[in-house]
Amino acid sequence: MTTEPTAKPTESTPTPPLDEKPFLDARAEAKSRYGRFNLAIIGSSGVGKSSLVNAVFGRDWAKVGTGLPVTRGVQYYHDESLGIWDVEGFEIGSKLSPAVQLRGHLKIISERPANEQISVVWYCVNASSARLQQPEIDMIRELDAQGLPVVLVLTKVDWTKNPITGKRDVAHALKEFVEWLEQPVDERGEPLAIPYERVILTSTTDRHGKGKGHGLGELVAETLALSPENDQDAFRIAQRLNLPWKRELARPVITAAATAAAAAAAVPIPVADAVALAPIQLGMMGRIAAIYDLEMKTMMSAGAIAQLGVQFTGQALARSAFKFIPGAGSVIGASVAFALTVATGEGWMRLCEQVHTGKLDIAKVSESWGDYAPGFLDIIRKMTIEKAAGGAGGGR
Ligand SMILES: Nc1nc2c(ncn2[C@@H]2O[C@H](COP(=O)(O)OP(=O)(O)OP(=O)(O)O)[C@@H](O)[C@H]2O)c(=O)[nH]1
Ligand SMILES: [Mg+2]
Repeated sequence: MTTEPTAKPTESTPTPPLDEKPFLDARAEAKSRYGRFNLAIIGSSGVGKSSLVNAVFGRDWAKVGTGLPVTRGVQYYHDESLGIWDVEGFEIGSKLSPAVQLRGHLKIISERPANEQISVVWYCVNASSARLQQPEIDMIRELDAQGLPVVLVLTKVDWTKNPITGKRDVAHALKEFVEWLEQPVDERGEPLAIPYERVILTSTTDRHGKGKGHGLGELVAETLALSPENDQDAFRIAQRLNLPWKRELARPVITAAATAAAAAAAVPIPVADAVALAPIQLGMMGRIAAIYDLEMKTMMSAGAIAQLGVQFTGQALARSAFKFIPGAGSVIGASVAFALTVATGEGWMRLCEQVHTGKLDIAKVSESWGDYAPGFLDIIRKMTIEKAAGGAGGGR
């Protein structure tokens, strides 16, 4: 990768070095505003809790911070955007009543700081179980009594696929279990109250330990729906399965930055001073990086971030694009500033998606940016044509 600016050094006043601070500040500010999402995940050993967390949040459980043993049977794992309360489920042979034990755990958790409080609980049960045992029902009742919404997650579901119709199906015994869960009754046929919100069938792999799993999209949708309003953006950010949610968060950020850029160029600014828009655009990029939960600060050198800025504003633009377009003029007006910022934001958003989904190595971001950066020439050309046609040359 070259760090040389594309400009010829003799041409005009030197561009001041780009400051990456707006990027880092905006990212940090957005992170703290969105906050952390805390999920409690309860289930017996080996039921598949860690696998679920890895599949939904794209983090290796063991690497989500350090597992803080808060009390016996309770661990807290967290990073900036996600906190996981790993709570031991009912184990056959435990002495204390599981519900009483859980009440104690929940009390300890409730005394922890505000940014560690549980939003939603996944109560995990192996899908091959025939029904819930009384201690498990008592635990779900205890969670409900504490005002916590419970998703009953049936894990390790073994889906079969009909080779002709392609339809997926589950074992008959599991269907009966789900039917029982919908209208649970005890041994005497008396109705039982089990206050969970939804039951979701999941798997994180197929029976051969391969594949992406099933039911996870439904699990995140339900978790979002049950989360308190204030925690929903934090969940959208912490999870890694639903990309449209992230776009929904990013688009208003882009529009706001474009509007700010247009305002900054309301009195058209000389092309050579286009670098004045860089803080606005870098701030936008930092906010988007926060939405995709990308650890830019540690993964990229600050210099590389600044280099990104150089690539989309300032002299690179001033000297390469405008110079060659007849009639493009020597100033950037509101509409060009707006369009450039939108295109930059969309390009950055797509790049963040690629990193986020693991399709692009974060270490290579600065090399790859060229593939995502807006086609400046196209934007300027479009503006010029609009201007020539008497269209929206100066305003929006
Ligand atoms: N077939 C199948 N195996 C799974 C699935 N999910 C997890 N496993 C396997 O089940 C085993 C236990 O999974 P974990 O995710 O470690 O379970 P856990 O609940 O975190 O276990 P502990 O932390 O030991 O309590 C591992 O060998 C997984 O590979 C699934 O959906 N299908
Ligand atoms: Mg585990």
